[in-house]
Amino acid sequence: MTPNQDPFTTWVDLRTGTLDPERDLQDKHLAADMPGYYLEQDGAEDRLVYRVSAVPVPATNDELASSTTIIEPGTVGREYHMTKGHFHANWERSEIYLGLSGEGLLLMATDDGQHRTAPLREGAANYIPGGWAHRSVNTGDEPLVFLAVYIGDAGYDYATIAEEGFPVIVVRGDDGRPEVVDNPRYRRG
Ligand code: PAN
Ligand code: ZN
Repeated sequence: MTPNQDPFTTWVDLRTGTLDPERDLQDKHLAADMPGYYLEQDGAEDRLVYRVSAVPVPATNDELASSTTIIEPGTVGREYHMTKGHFHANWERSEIYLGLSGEGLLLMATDDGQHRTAPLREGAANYIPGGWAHRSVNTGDEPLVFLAVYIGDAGYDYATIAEEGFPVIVVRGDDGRPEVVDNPRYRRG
């Protein structure tokens, strides 16, 4: 049997999430990439919210794809910077998020409204089973950096979360600490 790929190494800067070599960088800006994702987005200044640096592999279920995500610190209204969040297009595909630096939360939700919150910081290896939408939130003052490893043909379904939102949101409380509260705009599918 002849394998169809050669092994390769990627160097990961564990603090910044920078990859060497960088192969596929995607920047997500508030205005262009996340319209309507935050409750109090009107009038918020445009900015870079997060960056994804991917290690591309063929999109098959033989492969393991990976990426780092770097979420800048900040809030939009009272909500902390977060990723768009998605189900996998092949919704039963699972994933692992390994926290590398910074401080945040991983939100997970099913399409019937169950939800879970997990820590996302250095050393937290979170298993995201198939069928759970996932979004990460930077609740700290530094960039939140994590490594994701997922099945090559997982794909992305962004539309469901864009339309329905997550059951909960993460806001800066009056004491300056993060609070997970019900999302008043959540619409169950
Ligand atoms: C991650 C995410 C990454 C950015 O690699 O794609 O953190 O989040 P959004 O895709 O929701 O914008 C992953 O979960 N891949 O499957
Ligand atoms: Zn995913």
